[in-house]
Amino acid sequence: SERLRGTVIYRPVVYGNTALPITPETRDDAPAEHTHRWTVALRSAASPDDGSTVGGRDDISYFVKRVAFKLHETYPSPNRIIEKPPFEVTETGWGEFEVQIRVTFVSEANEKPISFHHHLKLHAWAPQPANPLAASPVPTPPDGPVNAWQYDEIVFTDPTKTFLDMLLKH
Ligand code: SLL
Repeated sequence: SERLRGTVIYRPVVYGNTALPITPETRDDAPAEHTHRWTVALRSAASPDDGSTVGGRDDISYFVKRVAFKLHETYPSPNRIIEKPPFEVTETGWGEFEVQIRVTFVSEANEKPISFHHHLKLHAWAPQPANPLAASPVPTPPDGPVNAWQYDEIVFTDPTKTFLDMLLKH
């Protein structure tokens, strides 16, 4: 449909990862050299009580058609394509790397895909002494859970009328 010149609308999202060290109890099928289980995801950042109650926090599927998570080439079939919510990939591994998150919009949007980049984080931040010269050796903290998320806003400029209606009706 026609584009609405001068109209700008955005949708808030978060993308990032959680990670947990693998323990003997949680290893399951993970290879011996894998140290962490992690989930990388793209989610809505809209709070559930702002009117977008349909489908809950993960439901960005009213404007997102698919999300492709491109993992490090050490993974089998590294381009993981997710076609419905939750838009996320859970894996195990040993190393941190850059994940490309490519977002394709519903066809009514007539928008090009956009990409986010997230540095997959496995290791919790360890506090460092203010003055390294004065420090006694820093005790290694237990490798705890990681939460590494970025907030962003997907901005649609001059949206099609059909797409604007879809966004506003949700
Ligand atoms: C590094 N630049 O060298 C990074 C690459 C890749 C991590 C990390 C794969 C596990 C598997 C995995 O954890 N890759 O082979 O299934 O630290």
